[in-house]
Parts: sequence; C-alpha cells; structure tokens
Amino acid sequence: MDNMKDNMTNNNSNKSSHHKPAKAGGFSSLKSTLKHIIKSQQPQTNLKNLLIANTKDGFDCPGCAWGDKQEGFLHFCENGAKAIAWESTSKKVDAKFFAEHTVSQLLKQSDYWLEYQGRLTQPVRYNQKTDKYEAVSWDDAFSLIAEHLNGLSSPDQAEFYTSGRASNEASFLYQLFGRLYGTNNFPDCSNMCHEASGVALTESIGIGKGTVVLDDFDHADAIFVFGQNPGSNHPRMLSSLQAAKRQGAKIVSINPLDETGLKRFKNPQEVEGVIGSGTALRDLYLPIKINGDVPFLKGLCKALIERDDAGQDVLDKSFIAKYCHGYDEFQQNITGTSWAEIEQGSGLSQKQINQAADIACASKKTICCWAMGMTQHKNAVANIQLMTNFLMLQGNLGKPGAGVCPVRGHSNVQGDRTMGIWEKPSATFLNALQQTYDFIVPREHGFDTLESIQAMAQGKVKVLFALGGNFYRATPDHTATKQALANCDLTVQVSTKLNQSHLYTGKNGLILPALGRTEIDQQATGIQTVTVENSMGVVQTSHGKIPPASNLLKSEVAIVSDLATLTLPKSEINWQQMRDDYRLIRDGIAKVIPGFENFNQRIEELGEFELPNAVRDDRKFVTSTGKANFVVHDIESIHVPKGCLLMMTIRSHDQFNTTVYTDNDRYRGIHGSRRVVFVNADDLNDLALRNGQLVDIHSHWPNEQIKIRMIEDFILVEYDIPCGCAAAYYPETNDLIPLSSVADKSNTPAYKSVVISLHKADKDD
Ligand SMILES: Nc1nc2c(c(=O)[nH]1)N[C@H]1C(S)=C(S)[C@@H](COP(=O)(O)OP(=O)(O)OC[C@H]3O[C@@H](n4cnc5c(=O)[nH]c(N)nc54)[C@H](O)[C@@H]3O)O[C@H]1N2
Ligand SMILES: Nc1nc2c(c(=O)[nH]1)N[C@H]1C(S)=C(S)[C@@H](COP(=O)(O)OP(=O)(O)OC[C@H]3O[C@@H](n4cnc5c(=O)[nH]c(N)nc54)[C@H](O)[C@@H]3O)O[C@H]1N2
Ligand SMILES: [Mo]
Repeated sequence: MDNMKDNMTNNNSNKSSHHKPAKAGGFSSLKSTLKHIIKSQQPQTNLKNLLIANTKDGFDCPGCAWGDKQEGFLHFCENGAKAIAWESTSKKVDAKFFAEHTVSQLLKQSDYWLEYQGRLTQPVRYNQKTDKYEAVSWDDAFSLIAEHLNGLSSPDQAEFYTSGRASNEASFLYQLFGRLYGTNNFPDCSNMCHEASGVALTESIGIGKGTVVLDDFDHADAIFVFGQNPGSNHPRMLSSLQAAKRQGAKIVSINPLDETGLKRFKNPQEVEGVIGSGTALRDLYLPIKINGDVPFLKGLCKALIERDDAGQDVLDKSFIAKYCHGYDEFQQNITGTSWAEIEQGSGLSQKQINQAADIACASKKTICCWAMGMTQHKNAVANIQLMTNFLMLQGNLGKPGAGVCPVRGHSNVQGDRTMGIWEKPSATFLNALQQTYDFIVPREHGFDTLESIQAMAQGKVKVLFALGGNFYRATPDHTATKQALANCDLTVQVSTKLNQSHLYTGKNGLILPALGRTEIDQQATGIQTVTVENSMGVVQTSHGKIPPASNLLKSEVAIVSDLATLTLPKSEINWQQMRDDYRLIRDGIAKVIPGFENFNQRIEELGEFELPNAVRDDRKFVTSTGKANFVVHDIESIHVPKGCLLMMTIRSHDQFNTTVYTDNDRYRGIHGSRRVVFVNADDLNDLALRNGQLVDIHSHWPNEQIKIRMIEDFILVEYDIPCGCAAAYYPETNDLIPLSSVADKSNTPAYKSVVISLHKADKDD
C-alpha cells in the first residue's frame, strides 16, 4: 500500500522518464483500475460502485459524456473507474485539516496533493487574519451570501459559474434562482470547451448539438475523428469504434499525435482484449500540423468536388439542392484554394488528403467526431463549419449512420446548457421561463467565462458563486484570474474536493461541500433521483448509491434552494418543496423546455429517453435561411517566427481536467512528471536542444502589453509530433495564455495554439 502510494505521489518533480508507450486498454488498464480503487481506501465500496456505473438503476459515471448501451455486463472504463474512486474516497478534509494548514501553506502544494487530501466535509469560511479556513454553519454561510447578493447595486454584479457535473435538476434550479435574482451572468466550463461547436453548428444547421446517437455508429461506413484522444478522455467510445469497425466502418484519425487509443486498442472488457494483441482502430492516420484543419478540410472538400467534376458520382446533389444554402459560393471558394496552400497549411500532402477522400467517397454514411483539438483555436468555428460542409457535400446529415458528433467533456455539460446555463439564453427559453414562473426575466446577455474574469478585474463584478469546477485553474492566464478573484467581495465554491480555486478568494471566501454523483441523495420525501444528458442527447437517470462522505454535505439542489429561500424571501416559488421532492423540479423543466414533456413519467417508465433533434428526426434546419448553410472560410495561418513552435495544451491519461490522479501518462510513455514538453527530434536538433534537457517555455504575444510569458523547468521529451509543433499538459501551462487569445465568434480560449520558444533552464546542468 505504502509503496503504491509512493508510486502515485505527485511531487511535480523534474525527473521524468520516457518509456515505450503502452497499448490502450488491455491488462494494464485493468491493473490501473484496481490500483485506483485500492488508493481510494474503500475498495469494496468502489468495486460495487463500478458494477452499477452507467446502469439503469445506478449512477451516471462522473467521467465523460459518452453514451451508454444498456446491454452487456460492465459499463465503465479505466478512467471512469478513476473518477469514481477519486470521488468516493474515505479520506476527509475537515475543520481539523484546515486548522492545521494555512492557505499560504496550501498554496505550495500541487493540484494532485490538494485533491488527494480527500472529500470536503463541512462548510468553511476564509479568515484573512489567521490565513485559515474555519468551520461555519450552513445557515451563516447562506446568510453571508444572501447579504452580499442583496447588497449589490445591480444583480449583474454577481456571477454564477457552473462546471459540467451539475445534474439537470440542480442546474435548472440554479438558473431559475439566478434569473429571478436578476442576471444572465452564467459563465460555464462550456465556454472553454465546446462553445465553438455550439456557435458553429447553430449557424450551419440550426442546432447547437450533435445529430447522432450511439446506434448510428453501428451503421456508419466511415468515421472521421478530429482532434480527439478517446483512449484517455472517452475510453468507452473505443468500444463503439471497435464495434463499428467490426461492421466494416473505416476510421480516420486527424491529429498531430497518433494517439494510442486509436492506434492499438485492447478492449479490457473482452477476454481476448485482455490477452490478445489489440486492434488498430484507425484505418488512416493523418499527422496534421497543429491548427492545420481548415486547410485540410478545404483540401478534402476540394478532392470530393474535383472527383465529382471529373464524372465520379461523389456529391449528393439532390441533398444539396433540397436542403442546403450557399453551395455555389462555397464551391467557388474551394476551387480558388490551391493545393499548395492546402499542403502548406495542413502539413499533409495531396496524396494523404486523397487517401481520406477515398474513404469518404466509398462511404454512404459518414460521421465526424471531434473534441478540443478543433474547438480551442482562433479559427475553431471555421474548423467545425468546414467539417459540417464536408458532411453536407455527401448528404451526411439527418440519416442513420451519419452526422456531426461533438464529443462532449463533462458528464452533464450538454444537459446544463439544455437547462438554461448560458449567458446568452434564447428569447424562446426566457419567454417560457417567464410564463411558467411568472416573473420579469432579465433579457440582457451576461458574461461568459473570460468576460467574467475581465469584469471582476474591472470591479464590475463583486460576487462569484461557482457550482463545481476549478475556475482559477481551468481558465487561461492564472496571474490575471488570481487578481480578478482577489478583487471580489465574496467568492463561493461549491465543491467536492480541495483545489486551487479555494486558495485564491475574494475578500471573503466560502467553500460549500456538496454530495457527489455516487452518493445517496436523501431528502424529506425520500431518496432522490437526478438526470443528466449525454453527448447524444439522451436523458438518463442517476441514482447515488453510497452513504455521503459526511452528514454535513448538502446536495447541489439543496444548496441552491436553501440559498434562494434566504436571498429571495419575497419569491413565490416554493424552493423548499422542490428541495424535498426533485420531481417538482422536473415538472417545471417539463413546462419550460421542449422535449421534456411528461418528464417524470418517462424516466420512471423507461429510465431514459432521447430529446428531439430537428436535423436527425426530420432533416429540418432551423437556420436563418431555413436550410443547412455552407459557410465559407479562408485559411488564416498563425505566424510562427523562426526558432519558435506552435504548442497545444493537452490532457494526460491520468487526469480529469484540473484533477490530477498521478504524474504518469502511460499511453505516451511518460512516468514521474507532468512538467514535460513534447517536441520533434528534428526541431530539437535545429534548436540545439536535447531530449531530457530542462527548459523554460516562453510564449509570444507581440500585440499584447505583456509580450513574453514564461514558465520554468520543463523536461524536453523527443516525441513523434509534426515538425514545428509542441505539446504540454494543462493546467500547468495555462499561465502562458493571455485572456485575449480566443476563438473568433465563440470566445473559446485558444488553448491549443500557443506560439512558444524553448530556452535552456538555469537549473539545467
Ligand atoms: N479521463 C479524462 N476524461 C475526460 C477529461 C479528462 O481530463 N480526463 N476531460 C473531459 C473534458 S471536459 C473534455 S472537453 C474532453 C476532452 O477530450 P479531448 O479533446 O480528447 O482532450 P485533449 O487532451 O484536450 O485532446 C485534444 C486532442 O486534440 C489533438 N489536437 C490538438 N490540437 C489539434 C489540432 O489543431 N488539430 C487536430 N486535428 N488535433 C489537435 C491533441 O493531439 C489531442 O489528441 O474529455 C472529457 N473526458
Ligand atoms: N490549457 C487548457 N485549459 C483548459 C483546457 C485545455 O484543454 N487546455 N480545457 C478546458 C475545458 S474543455 C474545460 S471543460 C475546463 C474545466 O473546467 P472546470 O469544470 O471548472 O474544472 P474541473 O477540473 O473539471 O473541476 C474540478 C473540481 O470540481 C469539483 N467537483 C467535482 N465533482 C463535483 C460535483 O459533483 N459537484 C461539485 N459541486 N463539484 C465537483 C471538485 O472540487 C474538483 O476539484 O478547463 C478548460 N481549461
Ligand atoms: Mo471540457
């Protein structure tokens, strides 16, 4: 046990070793799952937890948002197991812990260490004089928040952040409370994640979500996976890809890294998977340059159009004529884009792009999946719209086995948006809310996550209330965010585990401990069920199964309703009744949100249901033109000066966002440190640097006030990555990125387009 702990201790050391990368899945996956279960210090409970994860009567896995099939025996993956074991630990952070540690001492600890201390068990308030958190009663905590909220000169001086683990019930109640209080300031993690997908798809096809369900993977002829590492971040997706491949689908991976999960996969839930040699899931791997997707997609469309012009029947002309708008302009733009520009911008040859075109041409049903590799760039919206154009050329929308599949991050990030967690709510949504709850809803749009930071810095916002997440650590520019938070009068974090956001408070700071997904949610009328929506628009129930980590924990629903009762005493809404019986919240959802009619009845009878989807169900495109829009985009390349590289910030196999489970990244062969930067051997040679050397990373922003940002002591790892590109882990690198580096239109931080240079560190010998 002790030995194991040592192996798994995150000490942010400068020593790292790079071994041959492992295969995805297989025996090592099982081994790792067991290690994490033992580390939680409640192995029996967690083994039981795993058996019910993602089942009809169990809880929805707090890991990713991939869909579930109810057939089969086990419904979890290695990384879902980590998320479950991490939440369900016997270790506790209580008032005694805080009495023994000042915040200044905690600031010296790593992300790993903070969370590893265990579950937060009681509400605490920061005392500036002692520099410690001290126990506070729930009543006093709510009074303090209510006093601050009611003391603001405008409701827009408050911000209500949400991370994507909140259930539909909690988030619906939260937005109702915030809007009744008077603001649309609902920044969320989605602003940093799939915001670009929502913006792009809404303009292109009239719906901000994906158009495929899990069954479509069984019918697809081709699946294009753009900018995604499913082996680590959506492991259950690998089983869907494996099944698709067995049915004959061809899989293309477009990624600067040939990620292990797609390269070599052994399904740990199949006997032959554990002992066999594994399957190469992808049929074609295209080592694209970072941010090379716009030129690549233009090349792919060009290849299809050229083949069709040459007499091959490639395009679905009747689909284009009947359902699409703007084809001629798009076709001209593509014809006017040269292969030289395409090759130069994508880093791929015409021959490689033609190989992808061969797969597209042979397919009658194509799905495009993507994640952060597409959304966290300046031209993220262009990436997604060109991918949609590519699908539209062959009529791959609104038919079985085809469509767009933005693979969502947090387990209920999509549901939270459906419930109205959005700073730019639609008039339809607001009207329905106003009518159902009979109050004048605020109409002015609120701040998104990055605007929130700026508003706090400018003193426009005085109170930050965060329902989950790690606001300080997940956002870009830690230095600016830290100052912005310090400018607030009150910061409140509703959390399950200790993290760095608790250490950077406003003048007053509160931590409110919440029940996790795995825990029994007992209220006055009995044990409550919550619901979530997965990446495929399927609404599912989740039932916590284990006793709460402390009897002082409150559910997120209870926290919101108790706060609302105290803050809005004149409100006619009976918050307490909804807290006692979540079915009443679902009755409200059913009235406000289309697709949730008979919500309670349907989940009680069926356990889950699919939300309506105009594109999938009826090939209906609710856009400005009433059709699917071909949107034209030019290639905009990022200037990378000589001696510099373009860096993406990525996740390791052993982290969930800012939650770090260990210092290892097994699939990329990294052991013992997260402070590494992946660089191509030729670039190392050109830069006169060597594998294993310690470097400082500088990022370059010639148009900004701060022109160079620096982080120190990263180990160089020679890696198979295209020349001119580099990669390093998030969140250690976030301070390199200013708040101004964002995607056009969606304001998503451009976390994956950072111009850097590497410099021998002082400590390097
Ligand atoms: N275990 C685990 N599961 C998770 C998470 C986690 O941290 N851990 N996080 C959850 C969340 S919130 C999210 S959003 C998802 C994230 O899931 P992913 O998007 O898979 O996560 P990232 O590590 O950010 O990986 C981005 C991938 O994009 C590639 N990429 C980067 N830039 C480019 C580019 O310009 N073009 C192309 N084509 N590819 C590029 C990278 O090489 C990498 O493979 O996972 C969710 N699930
Ligand atoms: N450089 C860089 N930065 C990035 C990204 C990147 O790829 N690169 N990715 C971005 C993306 S895609 C995302 S989604 C954001 C993530 O941003 P967030 O969602 O804000 O961050 P998380 O790390 O998921 O939050 C972890 C914390 O959530 C709390 N928590 C966990 N479960 C629960 C729960 O059930 N209830 C409550 N109340 N709290 C809970 C715990 O206290 C834990 O410490 O980060 C973004 N930041
Ligand atoms: Mo995300």
